[in-house]
Amino acid sequence: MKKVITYGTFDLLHEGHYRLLERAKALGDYLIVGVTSEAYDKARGKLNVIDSLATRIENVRKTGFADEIIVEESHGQKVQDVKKYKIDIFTVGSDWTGTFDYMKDYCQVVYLERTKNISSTMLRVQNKRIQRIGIIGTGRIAERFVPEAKLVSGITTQGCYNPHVESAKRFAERWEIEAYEDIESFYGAMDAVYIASPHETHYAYIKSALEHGKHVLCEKPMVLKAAQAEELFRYARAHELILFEGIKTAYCPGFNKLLGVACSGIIGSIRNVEVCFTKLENPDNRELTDRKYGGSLTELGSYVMLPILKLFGENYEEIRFDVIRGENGLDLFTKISASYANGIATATCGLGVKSEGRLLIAGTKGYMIAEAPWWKTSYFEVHYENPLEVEKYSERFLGEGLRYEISDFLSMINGRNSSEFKLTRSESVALADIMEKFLKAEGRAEK
Ligand code: C2G
Repeated sequence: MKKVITYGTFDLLHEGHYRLLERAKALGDYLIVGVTSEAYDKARGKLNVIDSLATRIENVRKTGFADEIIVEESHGQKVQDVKKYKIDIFTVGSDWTGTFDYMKDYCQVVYLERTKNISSTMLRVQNKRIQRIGIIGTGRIAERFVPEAKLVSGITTQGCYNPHVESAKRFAERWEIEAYEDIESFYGAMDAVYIASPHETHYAYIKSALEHGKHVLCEKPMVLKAAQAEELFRYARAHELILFEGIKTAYCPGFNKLLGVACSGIIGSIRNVEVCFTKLENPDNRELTDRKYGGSLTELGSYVMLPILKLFGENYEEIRFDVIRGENGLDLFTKISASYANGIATATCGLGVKSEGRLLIAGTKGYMIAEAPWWKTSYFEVHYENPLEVEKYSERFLGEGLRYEISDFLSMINGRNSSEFKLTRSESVALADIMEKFLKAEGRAEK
């Protein structure tokens, strides 16, 4: 008798899961399915699992393919199970290709092709919404999205679009999703879109996605003009759509903990915020060659201005930009100074000058410090007058951290607004306004 084993969360059981189980069963005579426990999903960083373990087991049972169902409780259990149940074949979807090659020492390993398109009919049968998301723009940023979205339950990356069809096809092949050549059929297959195209194309893509009734998660900087941000938010709200600016720091748990502590009064009244983020960029990349929209501020300004807007608000009295420019006129290093009625702030960003990336928040009773990479906050300290008195805080930050914003975006689509405060619409407008002021000061504003 040939024994097969497979594992999964099987949350909101859908067509992809069903087809996987069907083919897994066909590989042998007896199929064991390991369903992940809640604690294990938490440990491996899977977010937003909706169904309880009991429901997920019941849904797998109802498919009729499993001869036996077990619970997967920890990392490392797979090898033990293979030995314990005398398994011949371990199988899992091809989105995991390579990951489980280590199992080849114990049994045969088969990666079954992932189901690319989850049809809306199947979703209706389940009577639960799984959001189908499509990616616009298939460059470097988009590469990080697919593996992170896979760790958010209730959302499936369905396809991608890029006017450069070859780039879209390469991307789609790599991630086993569908490449769409025509934007209308792309929109037709999606509930939501993730925009990861060059900055200056965001506005037009957001507008057309909203006009097609799609929710939008857009990479920072969402747009480069305050009026455009206002117009798009107004349209989204009027049509009950979510428009969400993807600044990953705003949604990561550590950064939110840091803001909470900063505002708790333990460092007194906050008077100064100094923040820096530099990333030496390849001089041939778009960031340092696009003379109109490139440079350090459009690239990194959203990150460095975020803690300042969160802690001091949007009503600065004055804002100033000091810039070191490269030969082509683009800002290699930019310092933004903002003054407020009760505080001062400096935000530094750079693509061609390296500095120490840190976030420092100074108050009347003490200060807080988060070292690089503070924009993926996992650790920070609180200091006081007595240098020996230091409080240390840490928080988990998993992978690239995009899963947190994806999970919050999904919650908002599903009608839960409890994450809205993490980056408000008016903060997004204020960020667009800063980009606009800067481009104007640099003589790069659009006519
Ligand atoms: N799957 C698929 N097509 C999809 C979605 C999922 O073939 N469109 C497959 C996955 O590759 C996996 C199974 O369905 O083999 C279950 O998927 P999930 O519930 O998302 O579980 P996963 O996180 O992939 O867990 O220890 C757990 C395992 O590592 C897999």
